[in-house]
Amino acid sequence: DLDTLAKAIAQCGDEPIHIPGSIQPHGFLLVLSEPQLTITQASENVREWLGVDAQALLGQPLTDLIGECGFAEGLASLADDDHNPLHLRDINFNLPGRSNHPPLALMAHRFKGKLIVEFESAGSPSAAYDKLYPLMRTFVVQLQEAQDLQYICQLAVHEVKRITGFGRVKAYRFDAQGNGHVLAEQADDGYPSYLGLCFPASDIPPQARQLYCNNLIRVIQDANYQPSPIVPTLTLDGEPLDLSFASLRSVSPVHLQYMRNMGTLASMSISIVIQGRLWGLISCHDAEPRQVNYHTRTACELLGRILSLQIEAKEAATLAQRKLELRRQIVEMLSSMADRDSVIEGFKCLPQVVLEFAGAVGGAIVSGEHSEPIGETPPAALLVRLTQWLSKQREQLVFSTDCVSRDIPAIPELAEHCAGLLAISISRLHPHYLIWFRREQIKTVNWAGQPEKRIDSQGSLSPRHSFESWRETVRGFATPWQQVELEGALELRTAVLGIVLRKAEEMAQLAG
Ligand code: BLA
Repeated sequence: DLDTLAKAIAQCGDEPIHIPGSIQPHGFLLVLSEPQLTITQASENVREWLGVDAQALLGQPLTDLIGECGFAEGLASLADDDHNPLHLRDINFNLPGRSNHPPLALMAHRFKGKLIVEFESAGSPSAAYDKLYPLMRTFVVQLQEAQDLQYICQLAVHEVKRITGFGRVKAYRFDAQGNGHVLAEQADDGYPSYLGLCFPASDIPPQARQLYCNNLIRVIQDANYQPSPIVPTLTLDGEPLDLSFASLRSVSPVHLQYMRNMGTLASMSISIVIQGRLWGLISCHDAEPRQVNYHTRTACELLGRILSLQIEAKEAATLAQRKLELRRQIVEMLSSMADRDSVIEGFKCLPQVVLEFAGAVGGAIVSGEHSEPIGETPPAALLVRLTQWLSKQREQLVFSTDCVSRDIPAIPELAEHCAGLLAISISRLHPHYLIWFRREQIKTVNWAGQPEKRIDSQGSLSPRHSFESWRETVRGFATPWQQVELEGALELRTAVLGIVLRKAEEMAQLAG
C-alpha cells in the first residue's frame, strides 16, 4: 500500500552515501595529514596496486614514496574545498614490492580539512588534446546555433557518446515531482531504448540529488566490483571519511543492483545544474565494464557546465518573453477598465486578452451573487458557491490549483466543468473575485517499469527488475499554473484594487 511505499522510499533517502567507508577498486586512495603529508588512511587495495599492506603505509610521508614529482609544490595552489583537484601524471611509487606497473595518475583534493589523494591508471595525455578539444569545439559551435531544448539535449547526448564511447547515452530532465523524463537518447544496436519514458523520482533519492548538485560527474566502471575498505575506518578526528568529492567513492549497493537489473555494468552521469537546482542528468550506460580516464571525465564535466549555461539562457529568454507578454496584457486590461465606468465593463470588452493572459478557456468576475462569465465556465450557481469557499480560505490573495477535485473537495461538481482554476480577490472588503478556468489535460505517462511493485518482504524498496514500459493515464489535471503567471495575477490584482479605489473616490467626489 501507499504507506509502506512512502516508508520504503524514505529509507532509501537515509543511506549516507557520502561516507561509504570504501572505494571502487579501479584505483586506490590515501588520506594525508598536513603539513608533513604523512599517510593517515589508505584503501585496502593498495596491496594489489603497490604490493604493500595499507597498515604498512600509515605514518609514512607520501613524498618519501613518490619522490620529487611536483606534488608538494602543487598542493600550495590547491584551495580548501576546491572541487578542482590537483592532477599529476606519471607517478611512480618507490616500493620494493612494486614492479612493472604502468605509471599512475594522481588526483588530490581537500574536503572538510582532509587531504584526499586518489590514484588510477594514467590515460594518454596527447589523446586529450588530439581528440577531446576538437570534439568540444564542435559541440560549443553547434550549441550556439541550437534553438530548442530538445535539439540542445540531442547535441549533448551525441557529443558525450562520441567522447566517451558509452553504448547508450541519454539526457533526462526532472519534473516538479522529481520524476525523470528522457528527452534525448543515442544508443548502439542491442540496447533497449528509453526515449520518452519517465523514471520515478524514487530511483534517485534526495541525498544523492544533493550530492550531484555539488559533484557534477560520477563514474561506475564495473557494477560487479568488490569495494575496498578504507583503513583505518575513521579519520584522525574519529569521524567517517567524507568522500563526496572523491571520484573513487564506493556507490550505494542498491544502485549497483539497479544497474545490474537494467543490464548495465558501467555508468557515468553528468549533472545539469541550473540555479543551484539539479535540473537533469546526462546518463551513460554500457553493457560491459568501461574505463573513463581523468581527461575524458574533465571534458565531460566541462561539457555539462556549458550545457547547463545554455539551457539556463534559453529558459531565461523564454521566461522574459512570457513576462513581457503578461505585462502587455495587464496594461491592456487596466486601460480598458480605467476608460470605462466599471471594472466589470472593462473586462467584458476584452474577453480575448483576459483569457490569453491566464492561458484559460473561461473566466468570470464574481461579486457576491452576481457573476459575469467569459468563455467556458461552471454555471452561475457553482460560481457563487466557489466564491463563498474562496472567501473562507486563509488570507490568500491568489488561489490556484491544477486539480479542483483534489484541492476543492467541498464542491465536487466543479470537476465536471473544469480541472484547474486561478482566482484573485479584487476587493479588500467584499467576496469579489476574478477567476480563470482551465480544462482537463488527459496525460499519459510512459513509465519505465511499474513504480509501486518494488516492496520486498522486509518492507524495503528494491530496485525494480523490469524496465518494460508501462502506460499510466492521469486524469483530472489541468496544465499547472506557472510561477510567472501567478506573479502576473498578483500584479494585476494590485492594479485593479488601485483602480477600484480611484473609481470609488471619483464617485464620492461626484456625490459630494
Ligand atoms: C543513484 N540512480 C542513481 C543514479 C542514477 C539513477 C542515474 C546516479 C548514479 C549513476 O551515475 O549511475 C537512476 N539511471 C537512473 C535513472 C535512469 C538511469 C532514473 O539511467 C534513467 C534514465 N535506487 C532505486 C531505489 C533506491 C535507489 C529503489 O531504484 C533506494 C532504495 C537508490 N539510486 C539510489 C542511490 C543512488 C542512486 C542510493 C546513489 C548512488 C551513489 O551515488 O552512491
